[in-house]
Amino acid sequence: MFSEKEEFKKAFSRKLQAELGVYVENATEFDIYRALGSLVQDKIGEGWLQTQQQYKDKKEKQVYYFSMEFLMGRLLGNNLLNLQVLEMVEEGLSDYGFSLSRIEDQEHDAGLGNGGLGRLAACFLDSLASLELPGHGCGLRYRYGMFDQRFMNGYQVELPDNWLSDQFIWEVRRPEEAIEVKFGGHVSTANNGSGELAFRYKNYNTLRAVPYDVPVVGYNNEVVNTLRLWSAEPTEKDILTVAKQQNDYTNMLNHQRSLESISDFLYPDDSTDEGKTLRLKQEYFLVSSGVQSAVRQFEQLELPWSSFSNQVALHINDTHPALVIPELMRILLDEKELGWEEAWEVTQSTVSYTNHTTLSEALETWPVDLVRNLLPRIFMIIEEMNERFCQSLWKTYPGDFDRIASLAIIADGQVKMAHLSIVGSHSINGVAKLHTEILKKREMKTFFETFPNRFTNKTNGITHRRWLMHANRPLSQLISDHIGEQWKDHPEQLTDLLAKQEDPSLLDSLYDVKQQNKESFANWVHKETGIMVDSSSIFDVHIKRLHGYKRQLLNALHIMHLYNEIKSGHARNMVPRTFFFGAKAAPGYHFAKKVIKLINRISDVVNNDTDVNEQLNVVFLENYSVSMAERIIPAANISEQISTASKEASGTGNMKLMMNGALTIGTLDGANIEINEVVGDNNMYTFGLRSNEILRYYKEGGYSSKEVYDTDERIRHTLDQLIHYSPFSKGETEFKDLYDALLTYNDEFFVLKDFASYVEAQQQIDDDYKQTREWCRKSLINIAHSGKFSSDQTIQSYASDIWRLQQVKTLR
Ligand code: 26Y
Repeated sequence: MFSEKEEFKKAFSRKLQAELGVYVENATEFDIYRALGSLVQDKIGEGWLQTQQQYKDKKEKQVYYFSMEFLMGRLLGNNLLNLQVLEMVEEGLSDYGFSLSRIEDQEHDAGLGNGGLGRLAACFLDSLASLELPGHGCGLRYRYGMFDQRFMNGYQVELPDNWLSDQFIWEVRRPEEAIEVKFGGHVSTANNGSGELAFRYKNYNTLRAVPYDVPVVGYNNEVVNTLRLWSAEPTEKDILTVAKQQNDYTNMLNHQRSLESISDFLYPDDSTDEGKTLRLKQEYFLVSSGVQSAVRQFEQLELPWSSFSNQVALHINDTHPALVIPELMRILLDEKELGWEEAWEVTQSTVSYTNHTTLSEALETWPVDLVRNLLPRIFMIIEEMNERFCQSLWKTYPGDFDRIASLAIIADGQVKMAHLSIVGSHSINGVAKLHTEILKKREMKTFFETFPNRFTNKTNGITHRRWLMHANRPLSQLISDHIGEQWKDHPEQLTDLLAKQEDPSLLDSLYDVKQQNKESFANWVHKETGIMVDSSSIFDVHIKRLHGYKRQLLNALHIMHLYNEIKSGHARNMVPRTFFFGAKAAPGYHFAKKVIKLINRISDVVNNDTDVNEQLNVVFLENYSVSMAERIIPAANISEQISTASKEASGTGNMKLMMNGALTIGTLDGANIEINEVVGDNNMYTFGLRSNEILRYYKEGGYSSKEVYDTDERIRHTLDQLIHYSPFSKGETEFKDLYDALLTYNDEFFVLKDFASYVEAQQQIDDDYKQTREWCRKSLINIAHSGKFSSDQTIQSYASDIWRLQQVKTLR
């Protein structure tokens, strides 16, 4: 294909001419992007075919990672990096007068996810391919991804994200692999002649699931796995049936639209389960297409069903694809005619489940009537599972009605998806040590007592290829200059940097690299927002979904407090600080939207007040996304990880920021605890209540936010500014809801309770930042320990403990 620059340039200009009909001299940046993408896709193609052939020939066990979300971001840069041609292509394009990074900016993010859970899935795919493991993603090809966020007058407004309008160059439509998915109708039972019941499914609607395959390129290894995204289309048969019933063209088009609408858009909620019918349809559509397709591949091997779980692992990313369990049962029972016990054994030994949250409002349940009407056969199977499970519990705990009721899959007219997932799988894992402990000791305690061996911890990770090697090339270069290149394949070797923590030239260069990143980020911010930020100020970064428990409000109140201090002449000799926010709020989440409005107001006040704006600036970046994160993170000095302890299952932004040399200010929550374990108290700023304290308050009460308000003058003043006349309220009642959440409703997330210790930790940061050399050492120590949080480590552990996958070694 191309392996050196001149060859690349020739192939590239040929591509431009043949596919787009333009000469390099006349090409736009978008032309360049498309031609380059197409050339790269050609290069990927060969490895892709070979990899799949090899998996088949060698009968490798394969894992299918089922997820309603894959937050992939852009693929061009990452593919070039993993193919090891990034620099060559960059030089080649530069010869033609183009900058690769500008060409990369032509790509629309594939934003098929809300946040952490979706991005984790994307990092996992990168690690699977890079570790030469046979693993594929199975998701939905939403026509509209995560909404496009705009601020109008400081309020969030959501616009559709029409990401496919410019064509998604990486996908390959595979109509020949389409699958039929059935909904509605009813099931009748009949004796099959040999004394057994047979189930006949009638009057259903059929949908056509068409896969679009996206290659997932491994790092420097020829492996190309697949992310398979399913799209809903009507079937010809279905259209004909409708035509026979009523020959009305408009009705027909409406019917067609309603079928296609199943894969229309991503639900923009990441913590509130609304139980919408369309969402359940989406879930079943994903599950049925994916499981049928996995079964079809297995059947090509011509092996007995008893070896299914030796060949296939089905992993569910939270409960959203939990219907994998009854769907596989359905196929085995009704189509392959296995008996219940045999089918159950196969299913259970094949499926594994990751839990990502203990927030009760995020736990999925579906009304029984809805499931029964939409998926009658699936519902029967869930009922039977529940029946058998409850009977087995009865044997172990005779008479213990309470226990059995609390574990049942169906209870109070609802199907409990977490219960279904636990009962139907052989492995359940949390995503950080604390989270797994909370699952075992509290949220899923009775299940843990019933199935103690099924529960394990798998602390999340992030791919250092995207988040360090690609996002922060200056830092990568610096690291390699000092410890060689091996960390790229073995990120745990970043600890070699520890031996150099006293090397002044390394520390100085680290400072320079951060400064350089801050400057280029500042330029970008200026271009995008018109705001000029001072790159010698501390860049303090809070980027994640907007949620009460993530406590953007705590950060905001602290900024208001700093403003007050400066205005009243009480400010210490503080290092200038720029606070950056990036966050989307779920469209119906009123509180979160008010916090956005408040931060935008603070930004407006602070940035335009000449008394303070040399020391303080606030920038709320619009439309936070993966590609934006790749710009911010390398420039960050401070990483805000300030969730109410016990609430953040893991967090992964914390790992990305640490890897890029930011120091964490954080609560002892999620993976912050594990970061703290490796870097130590000297290299991280912890504050606030511990999870056991918070959990005790929730259980026993005893917290009064009003008391804190009454005793802390700083808090009283700041909160009063929300409702009384102040620069922030401008005399409006806008922020009354926030005030009420904190005082009238007793501050569910302990913002006021943690305020004082947060302020103290922030002051410590201010002091420490002045000791430049020492600060750089802390930063270096964070980078050095970040290899522990590479998703390669995480995936290695899933592969050996949960999926039992073998590495394929023979491709190179
Ligand atoms: C049911 C529906 C409303 C729903 C949709 C998406 C519920 C939850 C979600 C997404 C949850 C999520 O992103 N959780 C995050 O997962 C990350 C990866 O494990 C964790 O790092 C993070 O702490 C957790 O909040």
